[in-house]
Amino acid sequence: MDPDWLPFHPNPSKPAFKVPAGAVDAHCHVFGPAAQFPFAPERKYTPCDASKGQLFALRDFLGFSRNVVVQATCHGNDNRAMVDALVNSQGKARGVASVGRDVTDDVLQAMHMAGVRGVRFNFLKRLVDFTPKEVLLEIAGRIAPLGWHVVVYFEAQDLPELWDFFTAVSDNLATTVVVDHMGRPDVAKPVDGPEFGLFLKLMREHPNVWSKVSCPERLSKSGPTGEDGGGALSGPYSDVVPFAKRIVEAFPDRVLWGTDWPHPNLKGHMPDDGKLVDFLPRIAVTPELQRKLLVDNPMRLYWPEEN
Ligand code: 0GY
Repeated sequence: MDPDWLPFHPNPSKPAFKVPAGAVDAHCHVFGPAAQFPFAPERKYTPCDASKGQLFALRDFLGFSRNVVVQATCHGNDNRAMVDALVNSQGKARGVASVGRDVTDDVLQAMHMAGVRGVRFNFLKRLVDFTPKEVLLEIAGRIAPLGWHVVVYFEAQDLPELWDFFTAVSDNLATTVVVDHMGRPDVAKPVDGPEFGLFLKLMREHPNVWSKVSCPERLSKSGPTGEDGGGALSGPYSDVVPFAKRIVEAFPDRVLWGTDWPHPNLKGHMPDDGKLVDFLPRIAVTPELQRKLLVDNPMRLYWPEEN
């Protein structure tokens, strides 16, 4: 398969927004290099190589201190590229893995030693084949004693069907459930409408549920130029602002943010990572909210021993 997505931005701009000291990019990926870490045969897209060295250079350029490297579906359950990034990060990266029910306790333990702190369950039909919920619950039960959490990726229209599963993990197993990209709301719908309301209810009623307020470039319909009529709501990805800001302000201690570099499987436009950082003060409008989002929360979840 040829690469079927855009290459990442070759020379992102220097952000005008200075992230607080110790900031964590809590959602990013490494891919390949394919010659060393081949992509999964069952993948639904083929990314470009995006190495740990390039990721760490971007981290430094944008002013971040640490990364959380999240396993993406194009590497399937083969976590070697992600683990290789962690063990070569001088302790500045932790990870989220994908595993099957056949994973052994020894492998889980080895990944823990490397810095893995969570597993990811992906529910997007365009990205993965179906896995029964019993299997996912079994995996969640096995990682809970390690103190790991579960990262979930789904689209807003699928939340009703997934609700019982998420609450079983967050309430019965008492495991933190981190939702990628706000559960992918349809930002053309009202922020006060029933669809996003259900996601807010999930967070309100289940204190173990967290949200990444990342990926405006995936969710936005108004796009990176912000040509939406000007005024207070103009600017890049302005239609995503009310959604992310609402979550940050309602649940300031349970939000995370990441660049999503190198933006796999993104069609249309490739974001300038510096501009994504400049989006941050629009959704976290005070220094206190910014510190919680970028430092306190990710440190509590991924480096709890330093708290
Ligand atoms: C993301 C988003 C996407 C891809 C994956 O695991 C993946 O392949 O998460 C997507 O296509 O929306 O967060 O990287």
